[in-house]
Amino acid sequence: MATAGTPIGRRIVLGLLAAGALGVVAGTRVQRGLEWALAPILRGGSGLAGLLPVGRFRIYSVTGATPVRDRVTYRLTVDGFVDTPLQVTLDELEAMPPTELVRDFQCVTGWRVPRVPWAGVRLADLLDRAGARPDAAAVRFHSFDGLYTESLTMDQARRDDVLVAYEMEHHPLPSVHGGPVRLYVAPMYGYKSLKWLDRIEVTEGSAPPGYWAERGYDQDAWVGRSNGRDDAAT
Ligand SMILES: Nc1nc2c(c(=O)[nH]1)N[C@H]1C(S)=C(S)[C@@H](COP(=O)(O)O)O[C@H]1N2
Ligand SMILES: [Mo]
Repeated sequence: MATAGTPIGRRIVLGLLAAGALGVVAGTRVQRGLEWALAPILRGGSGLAGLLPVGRFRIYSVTGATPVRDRVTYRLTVDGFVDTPLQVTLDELEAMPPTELVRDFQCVTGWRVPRVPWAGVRLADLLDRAGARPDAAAVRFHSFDGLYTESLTMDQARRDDVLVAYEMEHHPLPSVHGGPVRLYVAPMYGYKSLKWLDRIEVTEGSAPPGYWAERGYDQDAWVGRSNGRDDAAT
């Protein structure tokens, strides 16, 4: 029951500040949401390794940790709507025909790393090896960080420029970048390239939206023509 002259209580001030902050986030481009959510990580508040730019990249982890799995015990599962569920070791992945790509890596928040060399196997090859059913609609990706997920339609997943990557810049993929194995979706913003990949689940129907899609970003994250961007118009 505040009356004229009563000092505004701390709780109310904090409430106003919180409302202001929400207004800022809701009122600006959706990308602010991601920067805002990641800010504690980028500032190093959580004390994890890789808060700062590492090499040419920034390191993102929504769990505030760098999950580590060593190359010997690592297994990648491919299951779901397939004829032959698989569990492959890193050696087995590396024995498959490799694909190399050199592409810019672009985060939806605006930073871009030009000409990054990647190596890995085509996701399509793994899907074939597991006998993904021809009528499967989508592919869902799981991370051993226990939280982050992503998904692609089957048409997207079968593109030549979508890799299950184990090398970056000619080195084994380091843990901070999602090693030993991450997804690399070259034509889309960085958030589609799920780090610490340990399970590829083929789904009969459409897959649930990924981590950032659930938080307002586009599920189809084409660089230059998603998330309110239209490079052709600029
Ligand atoms: N598991 C997991 N994968 C993730 C993320 C994450 O937080 N957790 N961040 C995504 C985002 S928004 C970007 S831009 C890239 C960043 O890759 P980097 O950390 O190797 O630079 O990873 C993507 N994959
Ligand atoms: Mo990102």
